Amino acid sequence: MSGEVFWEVRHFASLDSTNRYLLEEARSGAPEGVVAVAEYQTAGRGRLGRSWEAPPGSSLLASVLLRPVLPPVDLHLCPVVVALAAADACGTVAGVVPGLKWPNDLVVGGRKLAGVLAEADPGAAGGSPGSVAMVVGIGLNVEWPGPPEAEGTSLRELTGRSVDRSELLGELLAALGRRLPDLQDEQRRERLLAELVERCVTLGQRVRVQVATETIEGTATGITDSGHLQVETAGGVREVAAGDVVLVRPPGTGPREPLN
Ligand code: BT5
Repeated sequence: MSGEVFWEVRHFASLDSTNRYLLEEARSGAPEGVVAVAEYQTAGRGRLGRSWEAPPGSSLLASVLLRPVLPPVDLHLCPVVVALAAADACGTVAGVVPGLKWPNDLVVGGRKLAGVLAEADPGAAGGSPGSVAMVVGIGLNVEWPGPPEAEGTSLRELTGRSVDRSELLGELLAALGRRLPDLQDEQRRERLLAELVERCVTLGQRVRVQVATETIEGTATGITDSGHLQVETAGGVREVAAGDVVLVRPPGTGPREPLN
């Protein structure tokens, strides 16, 4: 990642997954800045083996290939810059400013507007020495709020109008181009982390986190330098690297927030 990124946008009517496609391209030496956009995905991927659903033409489904040279501890900031750029684009194009839900969702009023999935291949060919091929994909609900059980939302639902997906993509890439230099030096990365903390709606909330062997319950209090969520529990502060965070509300204060 050096200087200005040149975006090369490849459009597809249908793909299994824009992330899967771009990871394969990365392995064949595709340069940083290649973007895959699909009208429809037959096997859209979520995190932890889950799936991402969207009827044809209803969403912005896009992946970008980055080749950052970063200390491993900072790699988690790649999906963060994409999430922030997507939030910028929603503000510019639709007048909607989503919050970030740890680790990388865009949410409005507790409902999921978009999900981000980062997949890295440290062994992929190409890129400068020490770089990692990092594919960051985003599914952003434009016309359709997601499957009913997910209790998501869409830009149409939030604005009452249809939002132009190519304009949204253009603004997202422009914002990402402006934000990518933030990954390049330590001070800017610190500021980026501070922005994440400031905009993260999970912090200050009671949460329940399902990790591999146990359930952790407490108050989300911070995000560490390596992107882990800090949860203050009765037994002390715990750090969570991956897992499913559910917002817990005191009894009688309404439905559980949909956080996935
Ligand atoms: C994510 O996973 O939120 C990451 C989603 C990334 C999707 C993009 S689309 C372009 C690129 N190519 C891919 O193949 N993937 C990326 P996760 O946090 O695991 O959330 C998945 C869960 O969200 C599912 O289990 C459903 O409950 C829910 N879900 C599925 N589709 C949804 C939608 N359209 N809107 C809201 N929630 C949805």
